[in-house]
Amino acid sequence: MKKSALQKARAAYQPKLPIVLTGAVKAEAGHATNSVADQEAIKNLFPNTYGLPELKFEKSSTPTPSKPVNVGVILSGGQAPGGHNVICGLFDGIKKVHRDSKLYGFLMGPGGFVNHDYMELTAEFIKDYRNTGGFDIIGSGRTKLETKEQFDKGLEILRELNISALVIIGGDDSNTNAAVLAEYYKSINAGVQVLGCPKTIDGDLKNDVIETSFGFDTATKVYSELIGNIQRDCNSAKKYWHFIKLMGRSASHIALECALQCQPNVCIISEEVEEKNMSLQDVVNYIADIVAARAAKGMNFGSVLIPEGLIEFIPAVKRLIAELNDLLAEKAEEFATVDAADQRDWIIDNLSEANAKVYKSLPPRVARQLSLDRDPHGNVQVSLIETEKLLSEMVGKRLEEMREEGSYNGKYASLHHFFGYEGRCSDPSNFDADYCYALGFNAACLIRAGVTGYMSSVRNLTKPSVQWVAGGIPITMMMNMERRNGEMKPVIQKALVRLDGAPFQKFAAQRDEWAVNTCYIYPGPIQFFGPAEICDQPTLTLKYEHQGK
Ligand code: FBP
Repeated sequence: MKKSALQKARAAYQPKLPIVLTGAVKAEAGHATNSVADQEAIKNLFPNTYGLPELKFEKSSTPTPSKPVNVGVILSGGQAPGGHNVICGLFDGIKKVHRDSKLYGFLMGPGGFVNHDYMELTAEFIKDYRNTGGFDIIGSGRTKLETKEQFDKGLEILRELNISALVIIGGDDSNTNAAVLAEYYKSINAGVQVLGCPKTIDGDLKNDVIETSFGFDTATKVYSELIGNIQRDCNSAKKYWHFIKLMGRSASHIALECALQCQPNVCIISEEVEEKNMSLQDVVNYIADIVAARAAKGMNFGSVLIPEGLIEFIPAVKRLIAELNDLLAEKAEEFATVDAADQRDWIIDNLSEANAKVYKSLPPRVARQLSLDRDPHGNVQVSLIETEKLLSEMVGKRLEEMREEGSYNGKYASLHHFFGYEGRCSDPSNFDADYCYALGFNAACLIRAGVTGYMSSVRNLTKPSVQWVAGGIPITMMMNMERRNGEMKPVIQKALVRLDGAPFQKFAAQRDEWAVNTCYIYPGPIQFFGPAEICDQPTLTLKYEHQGK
């Protein structure tokens, strides 16, 4: 593989492990756990893996004898910087257990597991992937693991390769699948451990025990660099309003983190829109008022950050999506026979009156997107909805009305951007390089500890990486019951932005100032080499969350 000079230098970087993982470890078990909600239902669905204790690794003075272990690994869902280092950490961890241990990668996500597409990952092969971005080492995919047939098919290849542990690196949905698979294999005494690793740039797989998902740090730093560059351009030419949509699916963590890093004129937080019961027009009016206030001071330029899931959080649209999800699940066969040209009318005829009215009121391209195929986990594909264009057009219309009313007398020209794919495969920041390597290495320790149904957990993340705390969290502990594709399902509870949380509070305290004055920060590119205060800092979200504790 050809490498740039930076990549060559970066390949030599040795991720820093938590000190506790550098020698022999023993697992200390805490109290039995409960799921975050719906305890009875989750307990019934996971009779073999419910209630397990949290585990914390401590140094051990007596190394236990070890034998080789064969492990399978799957990358699942959207790419996130650092995935390669999870695999490298896992590889080094199982080799430390025994040099004859083997690691097999299933290709292109969970589909490779079911279809028996795999490769052995050797030291020679993985060396080119250390500290690099992307998931191209084995590829990723969004096949949902949910049926007994898939689990049994997967078990065939595990048996063939003598694999006794499977590590699924994924987001909330993929880790939910890991828990279901762990439970199934335990129930049939398959002798296979299943473990998860918290991945997603969206930052929505976190809770009291998982401090952050990997990839969020790097992705938000990449987007913040780009937003900073745009703001500097904008402050130089002083002639455009930039509408910037940011990935993050439902949650607004990415938009909020980028706002804290860059101090834009506007940042919409979907969770607040829902809390305040705002309509789309309310959001438009809020932005238009800021555009007008800046115009009154002679500043016909600015930056607006928009989380990609915004549309789902407008309460009226949320109710519409919930009914659409059930309708399209219940009448899937009938809907499949409807001509594309007639689908809009079919949907309107089949919705309740209130939701049909909302559906009709949406611009046709947005309404259409809400009725298109969900991803395999039942999510609306929000990354395909052009909210940034929709909002800038609506703001333009509102400003014309305001001009007629005499409350606006500026110039309005808008440009649009969508940052998502630009950051998902970037080389991991030092934080993500260390965190991911530790998550993978720690997963090897969990394998050694013989547990199943656990997520690899590395905590104390605002401290230098050597002081991080390592262990395992039972996945069932993070679960609740939610309605998916028309049915109640056990799923890991998604972490949305908390309006009473320190990151949002910091933002809310400053945004009015950022709106009318120009307070931009230009964070610049990720730095890999140099002083720790420049290269090793975690996100502001993580820092503020920890300060608030
Ligand atoms: P994961 O939840 O699988 O980590 O994916 C995150 C994400 O990047 C979202 O931010 C985005 O909405 C989605 O993936 C895009 O999906 P795709 O990669 O299939 O286009």
